[in-house]
Amino acid sequence: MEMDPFLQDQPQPSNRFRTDQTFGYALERILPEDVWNEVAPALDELGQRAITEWAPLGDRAEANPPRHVPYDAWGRRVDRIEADPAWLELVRIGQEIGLTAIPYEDRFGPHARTVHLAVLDLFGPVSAVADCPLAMTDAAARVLLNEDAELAARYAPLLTARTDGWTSGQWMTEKEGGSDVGRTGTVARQRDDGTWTLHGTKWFTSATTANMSLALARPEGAETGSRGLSLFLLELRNPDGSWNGLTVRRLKDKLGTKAVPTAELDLDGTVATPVGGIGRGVAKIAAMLNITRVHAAMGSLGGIGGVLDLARDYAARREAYGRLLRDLPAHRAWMARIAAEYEAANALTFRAGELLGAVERGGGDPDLTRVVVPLAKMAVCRQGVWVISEVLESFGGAGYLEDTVLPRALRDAHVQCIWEGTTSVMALDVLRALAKGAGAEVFLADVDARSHAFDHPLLEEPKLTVAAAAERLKALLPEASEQGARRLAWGMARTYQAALMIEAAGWALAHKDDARPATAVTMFTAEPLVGPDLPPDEDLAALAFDREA
Ligand code: MFK
Repeated sequence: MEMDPFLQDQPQPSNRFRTDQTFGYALERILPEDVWNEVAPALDELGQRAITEWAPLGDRAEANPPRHVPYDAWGRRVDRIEADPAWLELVRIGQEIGLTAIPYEDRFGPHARTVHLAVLDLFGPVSAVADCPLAMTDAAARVLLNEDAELAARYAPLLTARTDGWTSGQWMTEKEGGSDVGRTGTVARQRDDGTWTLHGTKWFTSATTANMSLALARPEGAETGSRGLSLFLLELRNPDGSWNGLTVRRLKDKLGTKAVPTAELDLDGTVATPVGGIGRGVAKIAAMLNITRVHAAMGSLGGIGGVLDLARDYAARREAYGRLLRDLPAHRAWMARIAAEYEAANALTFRAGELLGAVERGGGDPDLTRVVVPLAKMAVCRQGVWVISEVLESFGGAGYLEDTVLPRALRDAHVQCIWEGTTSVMALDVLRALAKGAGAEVFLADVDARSHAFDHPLLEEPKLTVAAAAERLKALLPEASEQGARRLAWGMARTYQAALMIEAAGWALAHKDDARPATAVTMFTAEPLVGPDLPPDEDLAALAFDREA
């Protein structure tokens, strides 16, 4: 048989802790020296495990999606969820390496979230989205610690354990109310003995393999809308292993997150305990959302990091027009633009984590954190889809092939824009955050502080651009409206990203004599940071929705 004269080398993943300068610089810049020195060797080891141990497990889990077995062979209703053992093993590994523990351990103080996000950055992209149950578990622990000392004493040690830990779900979404949680139809009934049961349908319940869940429900007789909702904790199974008043309707057939069992569940007599008593359900679960939203941003950032790693290797192997891809000027310019967007996503995600970590330890700036978390979720998750889509294209047809794992990255990036609040929900949440406390002032002050953290001639032009964008935002903020929410939030996100990139670039110039991050911010700020004024609302409606010519 004649040998194929041309066989293309497969791009190889690397230990991103060693090769991804954007990732390493962010950590070295944010973490105090002693923490950095302590975690760097451990992250190096995890970076290696990611490509040698976890990625093959993720591939196996992805190839064998979970199954719902409604009945056993003898006709008994069992509602078994059969997830691939490799996926369950990834959840266990995630617990073992601290993805539900680090934020609650004292070792790194206010920097625990940053260390946690670094581990997540390495784990997420290869984990077949096993980070989903870990995100909810992490966040459930925080809600219990905030709201209910008794439940926290019982469950938080299980949720934050590194071995034999529990996982938690987060059940909000219903048919009647997706984003509009106030339309929740699930009812909570108090029994004669004072205990509660839940009755209704939860329409998207991620990771139905969880041990427990936090769920919103409306106590009978409570007012309509979101104000009438309470938060409940339930265990999915009774002590004898049977379901706690739950029936699995079916598993969802999704675009991505193929290894994650996402179910429609009927609740009928599900025994549950109010978290922190009855009332303020949405306000209580908000702490959960703020944590899972940072997880979502990191899921997107890790996704970009993973495919960019492959694209960089591919560009050094693949020849076209007599040169390696990396030596083709058009390809270089395009990949540099993509890398600049990755720098922006990295800066905002790690800033959100840094702020959240300080607030979780009782310090920091809660008003700034309240604004930055939805900005990070909104912007980085969307950037994830754009950037991963662009990176796929850089492989040509190979990027469209399932067995390169690249399409999976794009599919899994898409969900990040949807779950934990869509792009529009985040933009509206930014308006809500600005209306409370000193959100607007502290945000603009931080844009100013970050963009003036370092002086260097390469940063002068970007600084002027950021200052001009901040002036425009200042004018827009007082008249912030629902119609302009997305534009305002995007303007804020990109201006803040540019300010954070200036700081990161100044640090790299000062500490590493490296101008690459300065090139990134120069490219990023060459495009408008704040969008143009919008036409009147009726013109927008006509353009968006009128179907007749
Ligand atoms: C890798 C990542 C993995 C992630 C795993 C995900 C798997 C799970 C999948 C899901 O469960 S997806 C479900 C996600 N659903 C959402 O994200 C809901 C989206 N909708 C919203 O976020 C709405 O903004 C919201 C439901 C919160 C609006 O509700 P309301 O009741 O109309 O809002 P309102 O009245 O402004 O706020 C009620 C209270 O909550 C207020 O507190 P007070 O009563 O004390 O004044 C608000 O201040 C507070 N609040 C709302 N959002 C907050 C918040 N507090 C802090 N942070 C927030 N983000």
